[in-house]
Amino acid sequence: MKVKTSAIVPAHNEEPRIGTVLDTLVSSDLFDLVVVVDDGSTDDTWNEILARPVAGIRHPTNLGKAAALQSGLHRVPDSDAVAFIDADLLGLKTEHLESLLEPITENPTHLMTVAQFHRARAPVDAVQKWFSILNGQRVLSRRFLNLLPDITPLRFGIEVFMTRYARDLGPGHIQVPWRGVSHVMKEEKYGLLPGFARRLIMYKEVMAAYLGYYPRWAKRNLGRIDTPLDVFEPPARKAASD
Ligand SMILES: Nc1nc2c(ncn2[C@@H]2O[C@H](COP(=O)(O)OP(=O)(O)OP(=O)(O)O)[C@@H](O)[C@H]2O)c(=O)[nH]1
Ligand SMILES: [Mg+2]
Repeated sequence: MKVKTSAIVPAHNEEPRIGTVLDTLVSSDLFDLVVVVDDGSTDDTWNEILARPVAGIRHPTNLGKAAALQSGLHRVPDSDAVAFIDADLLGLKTEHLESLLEPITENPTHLMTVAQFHRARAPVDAVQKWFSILNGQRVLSRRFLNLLPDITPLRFGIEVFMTRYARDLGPGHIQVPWRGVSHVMKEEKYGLLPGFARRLIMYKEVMAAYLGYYPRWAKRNLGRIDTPLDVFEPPARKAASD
């Protein structure tokens, strides 16, 4: 049985960084489709996307990271495993992607894997040690995707939403260490003060999702989810020879 996999890359003004990430995703040969969502970039990100064998989606204006992931999800309704990969990663290799995908492709009853960066660059490692819940590199199983609501409004709160939800469903997520991978921090992309200002906005969105949006949503919806997680069967797929 062939497992169908895809990767979704949200990108906002990542022209100098996105090329190497996309090249790694494509050359890994691990994904049936790589979908890149340009979320209202004002630089040349879109041309970097067009230059590669990936599917591109372009938002005319900036709608936020979660809205971009949601647009990507609409493009891959029949994938069994979907990876979310940021466009600004440093040191990404095929083996990192393999290690994140494998627990889900081997056992589709798992909900999600989440990468944890370590041993790459000191400031990123330090943040990761305490806030690995924020890491955007994840693989979601179809089982989890089918239980996920529309994530559009969550902006940078999408990661804490998914992590808390997986935990409240019971199984939680599987943490996968990614040695040697880091990313370019906002202060490096935009300059110290503008970058820090963007960081504060991001943390505000994270806190809003963690303390406000998720608890409200969970109170209304968790009780209604009747999928018996312990007896879940992956959907039957046609054999390749059919
Ligand atoms: N679609 C979309 N993607 C965004 C937006 N802002 C950032 N991204 C993308 O989402 C990914 C993560 O965003 P970053 O700004 O790198 O955030 P981060 O890595 O969590 O945070 P830092 O530690 O501050 O760098 C990158 O691929 C960005 O291009 C946005 O407004 N819309
Ligand atoms: Mg980043």
